[in-house]
Amino acid sequence: MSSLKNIENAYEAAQQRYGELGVDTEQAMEQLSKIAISLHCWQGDDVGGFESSEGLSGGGIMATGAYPGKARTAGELRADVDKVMSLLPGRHRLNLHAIYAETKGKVERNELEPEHFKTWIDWAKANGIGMDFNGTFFSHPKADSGFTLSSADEEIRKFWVEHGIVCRKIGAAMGKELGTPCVTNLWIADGYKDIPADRKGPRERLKKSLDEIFTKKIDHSHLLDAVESKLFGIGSESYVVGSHEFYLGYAIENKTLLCLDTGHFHPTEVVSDKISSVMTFLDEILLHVSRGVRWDSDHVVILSDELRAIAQEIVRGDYLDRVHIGLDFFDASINRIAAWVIGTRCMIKALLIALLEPSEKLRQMELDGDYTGRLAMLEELKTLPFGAVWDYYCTKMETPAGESWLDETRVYEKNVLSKRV
Ligand code: RNT
Ligand code: ZN
Repeated sequence: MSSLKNIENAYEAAQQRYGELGVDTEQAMEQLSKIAISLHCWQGDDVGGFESSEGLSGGGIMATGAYPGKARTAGELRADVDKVMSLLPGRHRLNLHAIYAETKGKVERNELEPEHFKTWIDWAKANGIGMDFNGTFFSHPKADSGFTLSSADEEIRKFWVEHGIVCRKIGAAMGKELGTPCVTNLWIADGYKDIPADRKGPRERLKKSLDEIFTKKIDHSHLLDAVESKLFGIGSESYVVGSHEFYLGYAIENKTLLCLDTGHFHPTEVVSDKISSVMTFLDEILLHVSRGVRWDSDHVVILSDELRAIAQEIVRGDYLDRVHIGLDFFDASINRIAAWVIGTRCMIKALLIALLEPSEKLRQMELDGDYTGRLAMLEELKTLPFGAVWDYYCTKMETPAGESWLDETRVYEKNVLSKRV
């Protein structure tokens, strides 16, 4: 690991270099420290939850791999999240799914209450972090038909509407208790493997169900509703009820947030280009930052061009207060704590790089028609010493700089994860 002195020296040189371009590194770090990333709890146990020992089933999402040490209880998961958070600079949030409820005995999904999340809320409060929430409309016998909120079976549809309603109540309780609005997201897997005869019916029923779920107006300082679209899934290759167009329309008409998952579009389509489009018509959005490899595979997020482009769009558009950044990946083939840390640190790094951009200069070149200068500058920026600023930022925030977080993760693996058999 680099010594503190080395980190400081490198930072000073970087500060000067950025200064030459009119970029204030101190201000960038200050802004960065205010951004909370919403960490998805489901990286810790392969989207299993604690309802039963069976784990993920249905819904067409899949965690692959059998790396040892996944969290088996809510207590273990909280300990893992604590570890992850200690390796991330800044203060972040936790994003929980309904299947992570802590109930004494079986409680049906349509009967969940805020009290079933009391330990989570108390934990978040003690750590001074906010929480976000999700209904779980999969991994359940009543979702086995492949249809939930858009089901033609009224009893099934009603059950899931009730689940949606209780989830909003839970989200609102979280937001109220923690003093920061809880973004409560809704994603359903409803769709057909093969060519449907009726694309319209399920969408009409989904709209009706959403209207029923969102009937009650809830204070936005406690709860922000979000709806998440998808293009296709395993078992819903030909038709997904909740498509992008469907939810974009719904979100605009009903003033909910739209959730854009980076794995939920055609592989050549990018979310970075969608942000400024949808933000023209919506107050706020939620991102599910993920990495699809050939399909919506939810690989660990890396510092890819697209991740950088997403961060640039958020910063350039001055959207930091209106874009909620959530993560959505799950990898069971490597150390799960490391997976979480790698993905989240990459997201934070991408934001730092974006904050270190001389955006005004670039914009001016563009307005002046100097596209040569724009391209030249964008390429030069790629090799500026943001790594030195990152290391310094981590040190300043009292978290490991460089790869030393991995050593800590290995110690945790040896002392904690490896004992979970
Ligand atoms: C699935 C969606 C959804 C889930 C989580 C667990 O394709 O992306 O957001 O990954 O709710
Ligand atoms: Zn998602």
